[in-house]
Amino acid sequence: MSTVILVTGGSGLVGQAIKHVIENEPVGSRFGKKENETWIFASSSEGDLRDPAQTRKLFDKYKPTHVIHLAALVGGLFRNMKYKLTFFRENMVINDNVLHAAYETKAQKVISCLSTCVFPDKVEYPLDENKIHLGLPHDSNFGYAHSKRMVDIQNHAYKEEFGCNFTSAIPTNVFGPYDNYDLEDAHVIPALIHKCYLAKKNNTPFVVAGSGKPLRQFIYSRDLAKLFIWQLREYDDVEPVILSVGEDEEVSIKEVADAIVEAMDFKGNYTFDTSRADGQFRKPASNKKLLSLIGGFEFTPFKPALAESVKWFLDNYDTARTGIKKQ
Ligand code: NAP
Ligand code: GFB
Repeated sequence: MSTVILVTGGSGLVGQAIKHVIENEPVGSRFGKKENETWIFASSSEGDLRDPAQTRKLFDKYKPTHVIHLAALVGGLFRNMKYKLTFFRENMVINDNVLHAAYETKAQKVISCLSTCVFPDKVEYPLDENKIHLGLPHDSNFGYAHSKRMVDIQNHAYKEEFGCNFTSAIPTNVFGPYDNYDLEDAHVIPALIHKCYLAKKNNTPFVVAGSGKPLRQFIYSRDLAKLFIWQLREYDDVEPVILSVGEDEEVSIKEVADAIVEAMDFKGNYTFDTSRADGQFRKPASNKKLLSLIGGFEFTPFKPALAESVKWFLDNYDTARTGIKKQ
C-alpha cells in the first residue's frame, strides 16, 4: 500500500528540515524514507491555504494518506505584537481549510503544529500537555496562540464526530537553516544572526532588543524534523506531544547573543536596547511525555547547532529570506 505524505509549509524552516532528514537519512532507517513512501513538500505557490478551493485542489492533486501540517503565518515577538488579529484570522482559516480537506479526502492521519506559546502565561511550571487550556496565553501573542489552541479543539471534535486520527505537536522555539531572517519579523536567533552579520559588515554596533534576561528552550530544526517523522509513524493519539529539549536546557537571550557573537567572530560594540519589549519571561516545557514514548533521543547540542545555522546563513545570504531587496 503506497503512502503519500503531504507536508504543508514544506518550504519553510521546519519543512526544509524534514526534507533534509528524509533525503539524507538511510532509506528504511527510523527517521529515513520508507520504500513505499512519496513525500510532497508544498509551498504557498502550490496553493494558498487561506482559500478553501485551492486547499481542496492541493489535496485532490496529491491524494495524501498522511499530512504534516506546518503551513502558517509565523513570526517572532515583534511581528506577533503588531498583527494579533491577522495572526488569529489567517491561521484559523488555514487550519480549518486543511483539516476539513483532509477529512473530506479521507486522509488517514494529520499532525498539526502548535507552539509552546499556546500555554497559559500564569500556570505552574513546567508546562506539560495537560495545561494547554488552563488560562490565557501571554498578551504578546494571544492572536496566534488562540488560533493554535483551536487546532487541539478541532482535532478532538473531528475524532469524536468522524473518528479522524488528527493529532498535534507542540515544538518549542526552533532554529536552523532556511529560517526567516527579516530584521523585524524574525524570531530571536535568525534576527540576531542577521543583525550581527550587518554590524560586522558595516562596522556598526550589534544591538540586541530588550534586557537579555528572558529564558527560552531552543530545538534545532533537524532534530525537530526527526521527532515529526517519529510522531507520524509511531504515535496515534489525539492528545498533543511537546517536541522539545529538556526544561533544564533553558538559555537566556544574553547567552544566545553571546553565542552568536562568538560564532560570527564579532569584535565590535555589543549593546542591549531595553526600550524594546522582552515579551514572555519564560515558558519552560517538559519533554517527559516525548522521552517516555520515543525511548530516548539525542538532541544536537546548542552551540554546534547554532554554529551550523550561522554557517548556512553566511553561505546562503544571497538566497536566504532576509527581507532585504537583493540587487
Ligand atoms: P516559516 O519558515 O515561516 O514557513 C512557513 C511555511 O508556511 C512556508 O512554507 C510558507 O510557504 C507556508 N505558508 C504560509 N502561509 C501560507 C498560505 N497562506 N498558504 C500556503 N502555505 C503557506 O515557518 P516555520 O518556522 O517553518 O513554522 C512551521 C510551523 O512550525 C508553523 O506552524 C509554526 O507555527 C510552527 N512553529 C514554529 C516555531 C519557530 O520557532 N519557528 C516554533 C514553534 C512552532 P511559502 O514559503 O510559499 O511562503
Ligand atoms: O523568538 P522571539 O521573537 O519570540 O524571542 P518569543 C523573543 C525574545 O528575544 C524576547 C528577545 O525576549 C526579545 O526581547 N530579542 C532580542 C529579540 N533581540 C531580538 C530581535 O532582534 N528579534 C526578536 N524577535 N527578539 C514567539 C511567539 O515568542 O515564539 C511566536 O511570539 C512563536 O508566536 C515563537 O510562538 C516560537 O519566544 O518571545
